Amino acid sequence: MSYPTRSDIRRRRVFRGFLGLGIAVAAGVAMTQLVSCSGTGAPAGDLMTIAAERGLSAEDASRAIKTFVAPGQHDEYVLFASGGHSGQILAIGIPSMRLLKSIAVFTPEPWQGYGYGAEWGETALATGGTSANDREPLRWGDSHHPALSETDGDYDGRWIYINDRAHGRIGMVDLADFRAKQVVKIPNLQTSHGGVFATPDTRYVHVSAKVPALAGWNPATGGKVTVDDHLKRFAEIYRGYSSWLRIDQNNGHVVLEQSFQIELPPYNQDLADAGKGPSYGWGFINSYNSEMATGGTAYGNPPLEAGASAHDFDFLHIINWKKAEEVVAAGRFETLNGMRVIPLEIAIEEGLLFLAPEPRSPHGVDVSPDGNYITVSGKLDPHVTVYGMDKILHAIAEKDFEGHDPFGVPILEFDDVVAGQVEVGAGPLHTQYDGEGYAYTSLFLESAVAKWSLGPPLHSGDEAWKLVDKISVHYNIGHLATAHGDTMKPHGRYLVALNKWSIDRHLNVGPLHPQNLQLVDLSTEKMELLRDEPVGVGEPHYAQIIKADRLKPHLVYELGTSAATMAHDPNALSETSKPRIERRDGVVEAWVSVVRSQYSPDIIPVKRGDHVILHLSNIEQTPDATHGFSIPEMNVMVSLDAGETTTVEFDADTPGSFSFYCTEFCSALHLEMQGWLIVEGG
Ligand code: RUQ
Ligand code: CUA
Repeated sequence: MSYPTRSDIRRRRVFRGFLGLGIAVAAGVAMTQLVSCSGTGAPAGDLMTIAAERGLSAEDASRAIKTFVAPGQHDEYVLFASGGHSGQILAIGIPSMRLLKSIAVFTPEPWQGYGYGAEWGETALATGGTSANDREPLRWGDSHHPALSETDGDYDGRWIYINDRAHGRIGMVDLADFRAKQVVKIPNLQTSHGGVFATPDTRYVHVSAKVPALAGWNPATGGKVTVDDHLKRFAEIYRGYSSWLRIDQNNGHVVLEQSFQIELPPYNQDLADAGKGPSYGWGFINSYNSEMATGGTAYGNPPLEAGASAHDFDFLHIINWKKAEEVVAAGRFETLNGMRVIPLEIAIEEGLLFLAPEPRSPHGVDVSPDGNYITVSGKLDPHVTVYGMDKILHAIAEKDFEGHDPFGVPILEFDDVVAGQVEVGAGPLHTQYDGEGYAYTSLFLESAVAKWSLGPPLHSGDEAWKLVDKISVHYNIGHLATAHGDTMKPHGRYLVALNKWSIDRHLNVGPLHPQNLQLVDLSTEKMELLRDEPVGVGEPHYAQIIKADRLKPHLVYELGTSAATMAHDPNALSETSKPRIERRDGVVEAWVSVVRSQYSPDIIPVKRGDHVILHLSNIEQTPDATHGFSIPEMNVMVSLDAGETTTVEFDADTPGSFSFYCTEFCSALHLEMQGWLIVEGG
């Protein structure tokens, strides 16, 4: 007689699980259908055996099928997640959760040749400025809140913006080629965290300050301050700014000259969202630390976390940007570090800034798809508080103020502007929506997502303002994203939880654990967890999900395209502009063709001390025929996609023979795709 082995026992146990669940699997995916469908692959019985052998339960098998994208098939949605400290944006397919691309924005990235010589990469990084005291160029950023461009209140697939939480910068990525085109330091901000959104027409991208900075802060010149000033004159010398960055509709670039800021009291203005529909023309920013706590435990102050949580209420900032635009046009602004700024007194006088009390230490603020509800979550309050835009407008018209803050900003009466409150659970942070009148709020402390119904006219079935479902996530969720969740036409369908901790969810790779993104199915009545996805490059902070068919990136560039300008590069090769080398005083300029599997010219002779300018043209039109161009000893590393022309410049200071090579495996003769830069002279 033979005894069952351990794996036999496990197999049987799992198999019993299958039978126990009656084979018909959760969420409408029936294994029986699989059983009856006789494809070319494994017969039905085999599928059961495979699942059993792999220790998968019926639910697991259902989840696998729901998220599996067959070889050669494409995902339905793309999640654009911030890459956190990697300074990048991650493009991840949904439902497979496969990483499609990491887009360099605030950090050099060799594969894309970003920051190692190509002019588009250098330009983007260089305009991003240097750190305070003009030290070396910034080489990192903390990419935080992506904002997809919108048309008519829906994602249009043109551009994506992302802020650098660390340095108060904004980056712009063109989704025509998934490359960063601009990194801009926003004047007067030292930092920015969550206050990023595009207006429904992408007229503006908004960024708020989070931590107030010394008024008129400039990283190059710094500011004059003492510890005593900081402790005693905080309210006087610090300011926050709500930044409205004007977007050029032709190329998506931020145009600082046409942008403006509104000076704000030195609370921490943080998360923000754009009004839409009835609230179009308005912006909403949460704040905390209305106490203006300064920290300084050694000076007898409470720690900041206690000092900033003393009041029962903080303030929702309600800003009429349409009016602000008119005020700026009328010349009622000051120029501060090159930025047009509406001073606080003028903002109050012109009636474009109001406050509404919000339960203490609020975090997220999220406008509903119809634009009437503004959901605010207070980290220290188990409720979400929902404000009605109709009520806000009415209260403003009636001048229904409960008073003014210490700076004279009118405060609306709490009871007059709140439309509903829902008890959702411990530590609510952020809210997303679907198209059926439901809202989904992340619960940081509870490690869960709460689904609740909005009030009329959105919600469809359940009673309004009611918790209807909850799902556990792993662990300590920060943001969450639903498909088209920030738009006026959300799809629902999928939700991604961006969790702060993963603890035991993945193989141990050392004490720094991967981040954990979780995909949740919203198409079933009960929310269902489909998949865990480890992310090992930084902390994805926030994400947006767009339908894949809204994206229309180029397959190849038109011949001679500069990625920096997205226009024809005057130095591109053509019938009349052949590969060649030209010399003039102290300068060698070469036009180089790049094609499988050679560079032409392949020997570039220069004299020691020459300034070298190389115009490189990839003259291929075959999809995916990317070549690299690297002169490792010169720290040059360029990626040239099919059709692309780019320029590299450097000084040939060291004599010698320097081999250059193609870094992308492009053909059978890829290894032969190389040449020499010969620097003559002793
Ligand atoms: S905000 S805590 Cu996007 Cu929740 Cu950073
Ligand atoms: Cu071109 Cu390898």
